[in-house]
Amino acid sequence: MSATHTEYSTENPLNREPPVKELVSSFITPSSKSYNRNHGPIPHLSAETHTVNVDGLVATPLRLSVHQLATEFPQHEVLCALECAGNRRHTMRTMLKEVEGIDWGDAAVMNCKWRGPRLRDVLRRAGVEQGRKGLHAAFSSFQVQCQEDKWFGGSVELERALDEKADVILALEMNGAPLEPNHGYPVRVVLPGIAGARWVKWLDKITVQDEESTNFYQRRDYKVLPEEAVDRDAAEPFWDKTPAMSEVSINSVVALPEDGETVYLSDEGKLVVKGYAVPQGSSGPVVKVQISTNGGKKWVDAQIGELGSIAGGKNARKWSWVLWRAEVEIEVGEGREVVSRAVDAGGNIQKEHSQWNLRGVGYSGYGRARDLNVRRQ
Ligand SMILES: Nc1nc2c(c(=O)[nH]1)N[C@H]1C(S)=C(S)[C@@H](COP(=O)(O)O)O[C@H]1N2
Ligand SMILES: [Mo]
Repeated sequence: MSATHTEYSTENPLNREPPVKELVSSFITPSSKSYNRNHGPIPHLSAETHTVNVDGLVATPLRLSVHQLATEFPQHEVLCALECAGNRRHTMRTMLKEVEGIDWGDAAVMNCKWRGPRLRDVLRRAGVEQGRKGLHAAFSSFQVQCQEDKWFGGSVELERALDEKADVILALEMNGAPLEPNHGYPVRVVLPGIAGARWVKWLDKITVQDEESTNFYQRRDYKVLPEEAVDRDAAEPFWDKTPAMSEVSINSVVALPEDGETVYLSDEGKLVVKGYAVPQGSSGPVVKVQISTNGGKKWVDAQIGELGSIAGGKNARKWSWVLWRAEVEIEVGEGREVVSRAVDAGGNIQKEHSQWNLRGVGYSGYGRARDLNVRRQ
Protein backbone atom coordinates (compact mmCIF):
# COMPACT_ATOMS: atom_id res chain seq x y z
CA MET A 1 0.00 0.00 0.00
CA SER A 2 1.09 3.56 -0.62
CA ALA A 3 3.28 5.22 2.01
CA THR A 4 1.39 8.46 1.53
CA HIS A 5 -1.50 7.21 3.66
CA THR A 6 -1.88 8.77 7.09
CA GLU A 7 -1.75 5.96 9.64
CA TYR A 8 -3.35 6.12 13.05
CA SER A 9 -1.88 3.45 15.28
CA THR A 10 -4.15 3.13 18.31
CA GLU A 11 -2.47 0.13 19.95
CA ASN A 12 -1.81 -1.50 16.57
CA PRO A 13 -4.84 -2.07 14.33
CA LEU A 14 -4.45 -0.77 10.79
CA ASN A 15 -6.38 2.49 10.59
CA ARG A 16 -5.51 4.91 7.85
CA GLU A 17 -6.89 7.12 5.13
CA PRO A 18 -5.46 8.42 1.85
CA PRO A 19 -4.96 12.11 1.08
CA VAL A 20 -8.45 13.30 0.10
CA LYS A 21 -7.10 14.84 -3.12
CA GLU A 22 -5.98 11.41 -4.23
CA LEU A 23 -9.22 9.83 -3.14
CA VAL A 24 -11.28 12.05 -5.47
CA SER A 25 -9.06 11.34 -8.45
CA SER A 26 -10.92 8.06 -9.18
CA PHE A 27 -14.63 7.43 -9.36
CA ILE A 28 -14.08 3.78 -8.39
CA THR A 29 -11.70 3.64 -5.45
CA PRO A 30 -8.83 1.19 -6.01
CA SER A 31 -7.61 -0.52 -2.86
CA SER A 32 -4.37 1.51 -3.07
CA LYS A 33 -6.47 4.61 -2.29
CA SER A 34 -8.90 3.07 0.18
CA TYR A 35 -9.13 3.76 3.88
CA ASN A 36 -8.79 0.93 6.40
CA ARG A 37 -10.66 0.71 9.69
CA ASN A 38 -9.98 -2.11 12.12
CA HIS A 39 -10.75 -2.69 15.78
CA GLY A 40 -8.27 -5.54 15.94
CA PRO A 41 -5.60 -7.29 13.87
CA ILE A 42 -6.25 -8.46 10.30
CA PRO A 43 -6.73 -12.23 10.04
CA HIS A 44 -5.44 -14.01 6.95
CA LEU A 45 -8.05 -16.63 6.17
CA SER A 46 -8.30 -19.38 3.60
CA ALA A 47 -11.27 -19.42 1.23
CA GLU A 48 -10.81 -23.21 0.96
CA THR A 49 -11.69 -23.84 4.59
CA HIS A 50 -13.69 -20.78 5.66
CA THR A 51 -17.43 -21.22 6.27
CA VAL A 52 -20.33 -18.95 7.16
CA ASN A 53 -22.97 -20.26 9.56
CA VAL A 54 -26.55 -19.11 9.36
CA ASP A 55 -28.52 -19.75 12.54
CA GLY A 56 -31.01 -18.36 15.05
CA LEU A 57 -34.67 -17.96 14.07
CA VAL A 58 -34.45 -19.93 10.84
CA ALA A 59 -36.03 -23.27 9.90
CA THR A 60 -32.83 -24.79 8.54
CA PRO A 61 -29.50 -23.61 9.96
CA LEU A 62 -26.81 -23.62 7.27
CA ARG A 63 -23.09 -23.92 7.09
CA LEU A 64 -21.90 -22.55 3.75
CA SER A 65 -18.45 -22.72 2.26
CA VAL A 66 -17.09 -19.81 0.25
CA HIS A 67 -17.34 -22.02 -2.82
CA GLN A 68 -21.06 -22.54 -2.13
CA LEU A 69 -21.59 -18.81 -1.66
CA ALA A 70 -19.95 -18.25 -5.04
CA THR A 71 -21.68 -21.03 -6.99
CA GLU A 72 -25.03 -21.91 -5.42
CA PHE A 73 -26.57 -18.43 -5.42
CA PRO A 74 -26.98 -15.83 -8.19
CA GLN A 75 -24.14 -13.32 -7.94
CA HIS A 76 -25.18 -9.70 -7.65
CA GLU A 77 -23.04 -6.60 -8.18
CA VAL A 78 -23.59 -3.32 -6.34
CA LEU A 79 -21.77 -0.07 -6.83
CA CYS A 80 -21.76 1.70 -3.49
CA ALA A 81 -19.96 3.94 -1.11
CA LEU A 82 -18.58 2.60 2.16
CA GLU A 83 -18.22 5.31 4.77
CA CYS A 84 -16.92 5.09 8.32
CA ALA A 85 -19.20 6.69 10.90
CA GLY A 86 -16.10 8.55 12.13
CA ASN A 87 -15.44 10.16 8.75
CA ARG A 88 -14.86 13.94 9.20
CA ARG A 89 -14.38 13.66 12.96
CA HIS A 90 -11.56 16.19 12.63
CA THR A 91 -14.01 18.82 11.43
CA MET A 92 -16.33 18.10 14.34
CA ARG A 93 -13.61 18.39 16.96
CA THR A 94 -12.03 21.49 15.51
CA MET A 95 -15.22 23.36 14.61
CA LEU A 96 -17.43 22.32 17.51
CA LYS A 97 -15.68 20.76 20.52
CA GLU A 98 -13.21 17.99 21.40
CA VAL A 99 -14.41 14.41 20.91
CA GLU A 100 -13.00 10.91 21.52
CA GLY A 101 -11.66 8.81 18.67
CA ILE A 102 -9.29 8.58 15.75
CA ASP A 103 -8.79 11.98 14.15
CA TRP A 104 -10.26 11.04 10.75
CA GLY A 105 -10.14 13.68 8.06
CA ASP A 106 -12.47 13.61 5.05
CA ALA A 107 -11.21 10.41 3.42
CA ALA A 108 -12.65 7.56 5.52
CA VAL A 109 -14.87 6.66 2.58
CA MET A 110 -14.52 4.71 -0.66
CA ASN A 111 -16.69 3.93 -3.66
CA CYS A 112 -16.39 0.40 -4.99
CA LYS A 113 -18.09 -2.34 -6.94
CA TRP A 114 -18.93 -5.23 -4.65
CA ARG A 115 -20.06 -8.65 -5.80
CA GLY A 116 -21.46 -11.77 -4.19
CA PRO A 117 -24.71 -13.51 -3.29
CA ARG A 118 -27.62 -11.53 -1.94
CA LEU A 119 -28.04 -11.92 1.82
CA ARG A 120 -31.73 -12.30 1.08
CA ASP A 121 -31.19 -15.44 -0.98
CA VAL A 122 -28.99 -16.98 1.71
CA LEU A 123 -31.52 -16.23 4.45
CA ARG A 124 -34.35 -17.60 2.34
CA ARG A 125 -32.47 -20.82 1.77
CA ALA A 126 -32.27 -21.09 5.57
CA GLY A 127 -36.04 -20.76 5.69
CA VAL A 128 -36.14 -17.42 7.46
CA GLU A 129 -39.48 -16.41 8.88
CA GLN A 130 -40.62 -13.50 6.74
CA GLY A 131 -42.93 -10.72 7.71
CA ARG A 132 -42.35 -10.93 11.45
CA LYS A 133 -41.48 -7.49 12.82
CA GLY A 134 -38.77 -6.63 15.30
CA LEU A 135 -36.17 -9.17 14.20
CA HIS A 136 -32.55 -8.44 13.40
CA ALA A 137 -29.89 -9.96 11.18
CA ALA A 138 -26.73 -10.05 13.32
CA PHE A 139 -23.30 -10.51 11.72
CA SER A 140 -20.31 -11.82 13.66
CA SER A 141 -16.61 -12.35 13.09
CA PHE A 142 -14.82 -14.40 15.75
CA GLN A 143 -11.46 -14.52 14.00
CA VAL A 144 -9.58 -12.01 16.09
CA GLN A 145 -9.90 -10.36 19.47
CA CYS A 146 -10.85 -6.66 19.18
CA GLN A 147 -9.85 -3.76 21.40
CA GLU A 148 -13.16 -3.50 23.26
CA ASP A 149 -14.67 -6.97 22.76
CA LYS A 150 -13.56 -10.55 22.12
CA TRP A 151 -15.15 -10.52 18.67
CA PHE A 152 -16.60 -8.05 16.18
CA GLY A 153 -20.28 -7.79 15.34
CA GLY A 154 -23.08 -5.58 14.13
CA SER A 155 -26.68 -5.93 13.03
CA VAL A 156 -29.44 -4.45 10.91
CA GLU A 157 -33.17 -4.91 10.93
CA LEU A 158 -34.15 -8.18 9.27
CA GLU A 159 -36.51 -6.31 6.96
CA ARG A 160 -33.55 -4.43 5.51
CA ALA A 161 -31.61 -7.65 5.08
CA LEU A 162 -34.51 -9.21 3.16
CA ASP A 163 -35.48 -6.22 1.04
CA GLU A 164 -34.40 -6.90 -2.52
CA LYS A 165 -34.20 -3.17 -3.20
CA ALA A 166 -31.75 -2.68 -0.32
CA ASP A 167 -29.11 -4.63 -2.33
CA VAL A 168 -27.50 -6.23 0.73
CA ILE A 169 -24.88 -8.76 -0.35
CA LEU A 170 -22.23 -11.01 1.13
CA ALA A 171 -19.33 -9.69 -0.90
CA LEU A 172 -16.66 -12.04 -2.16
CA GLU A 173 -15.22 -9.49 -4.57
CA MET A 174 -14.30 -5.82 -4.59
CA ASN A 175 -13.72 -4.08 -7.93
CA GLY A 176 -13.66 -7.33 -9.86
CA ALA A 177 -11.08 -9.15 -7.73
CA PRO A 178 -11.36 -11.29 -4.60
CA LEU A 179 -11.53 -9.11 -1.48
CA GLU A 180 -8.13 -8.29 -0.03
CA PRO A 181 -7.42 -9.47 3.54
CA ASN A 182 -7.70 -5.85 4.78
CA HIS A 183 -11.19 -5.56 3.38
CA GLY A 184 -12.52 -8.83 4.77
CA TYR A 185 -11.31 -11.75 2.63
CA PRO A 186 -12.93 -14.11 1.92
CA VAL A 187 -16.36 -12.65 2.73
CA ARG A 188 -17.80 -9.46 4.19
CA VAL A 189 -21.23 -7.92 4.55
CA VAL A 190 -22.05 -5.04 2.19
CA LEU A 191 -24.90 -2.86 3.41
CA PRO A 192 -25.48 -0.04 0.94
CA GLY A 193 -26.44 3.24 2.62
CA ILE A 194 -25.51 1.97 6.09
CA ALA A 195 -22.53 3.04 8.21
CA GLY A 196 -19.34 1.02 7.71
CA ALA A 197 -19.39 -0.35 11.25
CA ARG A 198 -22.11 -2.85 10.26
CA TRP A 199 -20.23 -4.13 7.20
CA VAL A 200 -18.68 -7.00 9.11
CA LYS A 201 -15.47 -8.32 7.56
CA TRP A 202 -14.21 -11.93 7.79
CA LEU A 203 -17.82 -12.93 8.33
CA ASP A 204 -18.30 -16.14 10.35
CA LYS A 205 -21.93 -16.11 11.33
CA ILE A 206 -25.31 -14.60 10.49
CA THR A 207 -27.93 -14.95 13.21
CA VAL A 208 -31.60 -14.09 12.93
CA GLN A 209 -32.54 -12.89 16.40
CA ASP A 210 -35.02 -10.79 18.33
CA GLU A 211 -32.48 -8.22 19.53
CA GLU A 212 -29.64 -6.22 18.03
CA SER A 213 -26.14 -7.68 17.99
CA THR A 214 -24.85 -7.80 21.57
CA ASN A 215 -21.38 -6.80 20.40
CA PHE A 216 -19.71 -3.79 22.03
CA TYR A 217 -19.52 -1.96 18.70
CA GLN A 218 -23.29 -2.21 18.25
CA ARG A 219 -24.30 -1.40 21.82
CA ARG A 220 -21.60 0.82 23.34
CA ASP A 221 -20.08 2.65 20.39
CA TYR A 222 -21.26 4.07 17.05
CA LYS A 223 -24.10 6.03 18.60
CA VAL A 224 -24.85 9.74 18.29
CA LEU A 225 -25.06 10.38 22.04
CA PRO A 226 -27.00 13.47 23.17
CA GLU A 227 -25.02 16.60 23.94
CA GLU A 228 -25.44 16.13 27.72
CA ALA A 229 -23.13 13.12 27.46
CA VAL A 230 -20.03 15.28 27.88
CA ASP A 231 -17.68 12.54 29.09
CA ARG A 232 -17.61 8.79 29.73
CA ASP A 233 -19.37 8.97 33.08
CA ALA A 234 -22.08 11.27 31.81
CA ALA A 235 -22.51 8.99 28.78
CA GLU A 236 -23.16 5.88 30.86
CA PRO A 237 -26.97 6.18 31.18
CA PHE A 238 -27.35 7.10 27.51
CA TRP A 239 -25.83 4.07 25.78
CA ASP A 240 -28.93 1.92 26.21
CA LYS A 241 -31.35 4.71 25.32
CA THR A 242 -29.61 5.94 22.18
CA PRO A 243 -30.30 4.13 18.89
CA ALA A 244 -27.42 2.42 17.13
CA MET A 245 -26.30 4.25 13.99
CA SER A 246 -27.64 2.75 10.84
CA GLU A 247 -28.20 4.83 7.68
CA VAL A 248 -25.53 7.41 6.85
CA SER A 249 -26.39 11.10 6.50
CA ILE A 250 -26.14 13.05 3.29
CA ASN A 251 -22.65 14.47 3.12
CA SER A 252 -20.24 16.35 0.89
CA VAL A 253 -16.63 17.31 1.25
CA VAL A 254 -14.39 19.91 -0.38
CA ALA A 255 -11.30 17.90 -1.30
CA LEU A 256 -9.52 20.60 -3.23
CA PRO A 257 -8.27 23.09 -2.23
CA GLU A 258 -7.37 21.87 1.23
CA ASP A 259 -7.45 23.82 4.49
CA GLY A 260 -4.72 26.44 4.76
CA GLU A 261 -3.71 26.21 1.10
CA THR A 262 -2.49 29.17 -0.96
CA VAL A 263 -4.47 29.12 -4.20
CA TYR A 264 -4.24 31.13 -7.43
CA LEU A 265 -7.19 32.35 -9.46
CA SER A 266 -7.39 31.48 -13.17
CA ASP A 267 -7.15 34.20 -15.85
CA GLU A 268 -10.93 34.44 -15.65
CA GLY A 269 -10.64 35.09 -11.93
CA LYS A 270 -12.04 31.69 -10.96
CA LEU A 271 -11.01 29.05 -8.48
CA VAL A 272 -11.38 25.32 -9.21
CA VAL A 273 -13.01 23.38 -6.37
CA LYS A 274 -13.50 19.60 -6.28
CA GLY A 275 -14.95 17.04 -3.94
CA TYR A 276 -17.30 14.14 -3.41
CA ALA A 277 -20.83 13.77 -2.08
CA VAL A 278 -22.75 10.78 -0.72
CA PRO A 279 -26.53 10.43 -0.44
CA GLN A 280 -28.49 9.83 2.73
CA GLY A 281 -29.19 6.12 3.37
CA SER A 282 -31.51 4.80 0.64
CA SER A 283 -32.34 8.25 -0.77
CA GLY A 284 -29.68 8.34 -3.48
CA PRO A 285 -28.38 9.27 -5.87
CA VAL A 286 -27.01 12.73 -5.11
CA VAL A 287 -28.71 15.04 -7.60
CA LYS A 288 -27.15 18.41 -6.80
CA VAL A 289 -24.07 19.88 -5.13
CA GLN A 290 -23.78 23.59 -4.44
CA ILE A 291 -20.79 25.72 -3.53
CA SER A 292 -20.58 29.00 -1.65
CA THR A 293 -17.58 31.25 -1.16
CA ASN A 294 -19.31 33.91 0.90
CA GLY A 295 -20.65 32.03 3.89
CA GLY A 296 -23.79 30.71 2.22
CA LYS A 297 -25.22 34.00 0.86
CA LYS A 298 -24.82 32.89 -2.74
CA TRP A 299 -24.65 29.30 -4.05
CA VAL A 300 -23.34 28.03 -7.37
CA ASP A 301 -24.18 24.58 -8.76
CA ALA A 302 -21.23 22.24 -9.16
CA GLN A 303 -20.94 19.92 -12.13
CA ILE A 304 -21.55 16.34 -11.14
CA GLY A 305 -19.04 14.05 -12.82
CA GLU A 306 -19.66 11.48 -15.48
CA LEU A 307 -20.34 8.10 -14.02
CA GLY A 308 -18.58 6.16 -16.71
CA SER A 309 -19.79 2.89 -18.13
CA ILE A 310 -22.13 1.72 -15.44
CA ALA A 311 -24.99 -0.36 -16.74
CA GLY A 312 -28.41 -0.18 -15.16
CA GLY A 313 -29.25 3.52 -15.34
CA LYS A 314 -30.19 5.70 -12.42
CA ASN A 315 -30.82 2.84 -10.03
CA ALA A 316 -27.27 1.65 -10.47
CA ARG A 317 -26.10 5.01 -9.07
CA LYS A 318 -28.40 5.02 -6.07
CA TRP A 319 -25.77 3.97 -3.52
CA SER A 320 -22.77 5.54 -5.20
CA TRP A 321 -20.97 8.72 -4.34
CA VAL A 322 -20.66 11.47 -6.93
CA LEU A 323 -17.51 13.39 -7.72
CA TRP A 324 -18.12 17.05 -8.43
CA ARG A 325 -16.24 20.07 -9.74
CA ALA A 326 -16.99 23.77 -9.79
CA GLU A 327 -15.30 26.99 -10.90
CA VAL A 328 -16.23 29.71 -8.46
CA GLU A 329 -15.57 33.36 -7.85
CA ILE A 330 -13.92 34.14 -4.56
CA GLU A 331 -12.48 37.28 -3.01
CA VAL A 332 -8.70 37.63 -3.00
CA GLY A 333 -7.14 37.60 0.47
CA GLU A 334 -6.46 35.49 3.54
CA GLY A 335 -8.81 33.47 5.70
CA ARG A 336 -11.18 32.65 2.83
CA GLU A 337 -13.52 29.68 3.01
CA VAL A 338 -15.33 27.48 0.49
CA VAL A 339 -18.32 25.40 1.58
CA SER A 340 -20.32 22.69 -0.21
CA ARG A 341 -23.73 21.17 0.32
CA ALA A 342 -25.41 18.22 -1.37
CA VAL A 343 -29.02 17.35 -2.20
CA ASP A 344 -30.19 13.80 -2.98
CA ALA A 345 -33.09 12.24 -4.91
CA GLY A 346 -35.05 11.84 -1.67
CA GLY A 347 -34.92 15.63 -1.16
CA ASN A 348 -32.46 15.54 1.75
CA ILE A 349 -30.37 18.70 1.93
CA GLN A 350 -27.07 18.72 3.75
CA LYS A 351 -27.18 20.97 6.81
CA GLU A 352 -24.59 23.52 7.87
CA HIS A 353 -23.72 21.87 11.17
CA SER A 354 -24.00 18.47 12.82
CA GLN A 355 -24.81 17.77 16.42
CA TRP A 356 -21.72 17.48 18.63
CA ASN A 357 -21.45 14.06 20.24
CA LEU A 358 -18.84 12.53 22.51
CA ARG A 359 -17.69 9.86 20.04
CA GLY A 360 -17.53 12.32 17.16
CA VAL A 361 -19.60 10.17 14.81
CA GLY A 362 -21.86 11.09 11.92
CA TYR A 363 -20.35 14.49 11.11
CA SER A 364 -22.20 15.77 8.08
CA GLY A 365 -22.10 19.56 8.24
CA TYR A 366 -21.27 21.48 5.04
CA GLY A 367 -18.08 20.44 3.29
CA ARG A 368 -15.44 23.04 4.05
CA ALA A 369 -12.04 24.26 2.94
CA ARG A 370 -10.96 26.72 5.60
CA ASP A 371 -8.31 29.38 5.95
CA LEU A 372 -7.46 29.72 2.25
CA ASN A 373 -5.04 32.32 1.01
CA VAL A 374 -6.47 33.39 -2.35
CA ARG A 375 -4.15 35.20 -4.80
CA ARG A 376 -4.15 36.43 -8.36
CA GLN A 377 -1.71 34.66 -10.70
N1 LIG B 1 -14.54 -7.92 11.58
C1 LIG B 1 -14.51 -6.59 11.51
N2 LIG B 1 -15.31 -5.99 10.63
C2 LIG B 1 -15.32 -4.63 10.52
C3 LIG B 1 -14.49 -3.83 11.35
C4 LIG B 1 -13.65 -4.51 12.27
O1 LIG B 1 -12.87 -3.88 13.01
N3 LIG B 1 -13.68 -5.88 12.31
N4 LIG B 1 -14.55 -2.46 11.25
C5 LIG B 1 -15.81 -1.91 10.71
C6 LIG B 1 -15.75 -0.49 10.45
S1 LIG B 1 -15.92 0.53 11.80
C7 LIG B 1 -15.66 0.03 9.19
S2 LIG B 1 -15.77 1.68 8.89
C8 LIG B 1 -15.45 -0.85 8.03
C9 LIG B 1 -14.15 -0.48 7.33
O2 LIG B 1 -13.94 -1.28 6.22
P1 LIG B 1 -12.54 -1.31 5.49
O3 LIG B 1 -11.45 -1.55 6.49
O4 LIG B 1 -12.67 -2.35 4.44
O5 LIG B 1 -12.36 0.05 4.90
O6 LIG B 1 -15.38 -2.24 8.39
C10 LIG B 1 -16.23 -2.63 9.44
N5 LIG B 1 -16.14 -4.06 9.61
MO1 LIG C 1 -16.12 2.79 11.01
